[in-house]
Amino acid sequence: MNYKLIDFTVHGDNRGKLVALENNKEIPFEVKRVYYMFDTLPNEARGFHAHKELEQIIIAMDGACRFILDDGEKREQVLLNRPDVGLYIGKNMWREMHDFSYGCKLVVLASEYYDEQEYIRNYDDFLKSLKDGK
Ligand code: T46
Repeated sequence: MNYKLIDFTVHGDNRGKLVALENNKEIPFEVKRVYYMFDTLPNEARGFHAHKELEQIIIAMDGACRFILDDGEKREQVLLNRPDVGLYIGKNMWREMHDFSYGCKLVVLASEYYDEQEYIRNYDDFLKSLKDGK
């Protein structure tokens, strides 16, 4: 499975906490794009796609959501609910996001600029792309 959870170093003192993320250090690629999600709803799922090349780190800055990750053979679930943990998702991974808590805020660091052509939004096409090796 081409994903992992990364524990970030927390710099904490009696003023609060701080996490620093740098390209090719805590983030295992060069960040080209940042986007975020807010005003999500518990009964509205998101995702349902894979990426051919994109790598991403997803951080729940506030609240929680449940990810389903699928490499075409296995399907696993990850609860993302800490601002000091990043979910790395590599290429060719189907992802779904479910059970957003009210007020959940996700920030995403991405290795590529936005390109809709790079999405695989149909699960059968995803399985076929894995089989065809593209
Ligand atoms: C992913 C998961 C975790 C843009 O115009 N630019 C962007 O950079 C992005 C990410 C989206 N959009 C537009 C495309 C759609 O019209 O924003 C709209 C919502 O995007 P989407 O339906 O793809 O959102 P999610 O939450 O299903 O998926 C997103 C990312 O697209 C995707 O790469 O891995 O979050």
